[in-house]
Amino acid sequence: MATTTRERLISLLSDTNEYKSGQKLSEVLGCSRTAVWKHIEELRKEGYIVEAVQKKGYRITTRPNNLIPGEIKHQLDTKKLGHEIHYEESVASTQEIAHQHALKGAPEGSIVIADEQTSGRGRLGRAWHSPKRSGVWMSVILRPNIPPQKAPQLTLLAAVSVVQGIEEVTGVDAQIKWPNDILIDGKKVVGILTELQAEADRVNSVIIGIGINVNTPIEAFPDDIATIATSLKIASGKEVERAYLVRAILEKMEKLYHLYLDHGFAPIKLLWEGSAASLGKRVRVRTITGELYGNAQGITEEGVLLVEDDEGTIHRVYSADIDIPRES
Ligand code: BTX
Repeated sequence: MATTTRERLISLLSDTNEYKSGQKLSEVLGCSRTAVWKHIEELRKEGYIVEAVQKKGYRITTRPNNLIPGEIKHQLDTKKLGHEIHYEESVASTQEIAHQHALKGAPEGSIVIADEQTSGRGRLGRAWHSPKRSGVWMSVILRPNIPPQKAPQLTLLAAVSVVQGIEEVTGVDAQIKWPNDILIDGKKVVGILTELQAEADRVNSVIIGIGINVNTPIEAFPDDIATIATSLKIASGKEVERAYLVRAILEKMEKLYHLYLDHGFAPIKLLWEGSAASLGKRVRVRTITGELYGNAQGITEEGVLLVEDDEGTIHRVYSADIDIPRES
């Protein structure tokens, strides 16, 4: 994994059992002691508390809750995902930037992540509220060798990895509402948007956009969202370290992605069903052509939702919004 001097410094100073002297740091990093000192000052400006003890050296005692690449890469255990990170403080949409990087040949596993999105997007031109420093707004670039019609399976794969990451980091049990929402106690905590760069018969890249309300307080949601949304902090009662959450999701996603490439969608389908909120329930299905009520029976091997209406007809739903009425 290509790392910058700053990232290596964060890693060296993160060992809380040992202080590192300026001399030692300059030797290991291959730069002057003045350069080391300047980097430490920069870290302090970013919110790291770097303790300095005479005759012993430096160590980080408190980390800021930020998403800079060094924080995400620190202890990241993946072979590809997250090795190339494009971090921005504020962007219109990480999807847009990821599309540009993908076109320019960014390697598989590259991510674009931002502290704020000013025009975060959901499906069908809807907006995704992405306020500053309280969430994870990221896009992951994958390059699977699959036909375009299989790409929706990757949305389901991403949803499973996010549920697993949330569970690891917060202990909170989240559910997936077909196809792309993750809910806690019936409220939306994550949205996933999968976009493609593809030719008729093959995918060039899949760009998986993941938006997670992490430390968002309820009063930070606009009125129209406040009643339907929640955040991990609201659900768990604790501030969540965003870089740790990103790491956990990337690690889970990479494992599931290899499982998918080696064994197809079947094992992912099983995991997805284990976390699905809508299966076996009465649902309202809204598509661009109309709506129907019925029983959500399951998903097919392709990831298509099967809904049985009141006359017993089974409908294959490729793209829709699903509501689970409260009484069901
Ligand atoms: P969606 O179309 O399923 O959901 C959008 C709807 O969700 C909105 O119309 C609104 O009702 C509601 N909503 C908007 N913001 C929030 C929020 N923060 N929390 C809960 N509900 C909300 C979901 O689309 C896909 C969202 C993907 C977002 C990621 S962030 C990184 C990447 N970049 C980007 O521009 N989009 C993706």
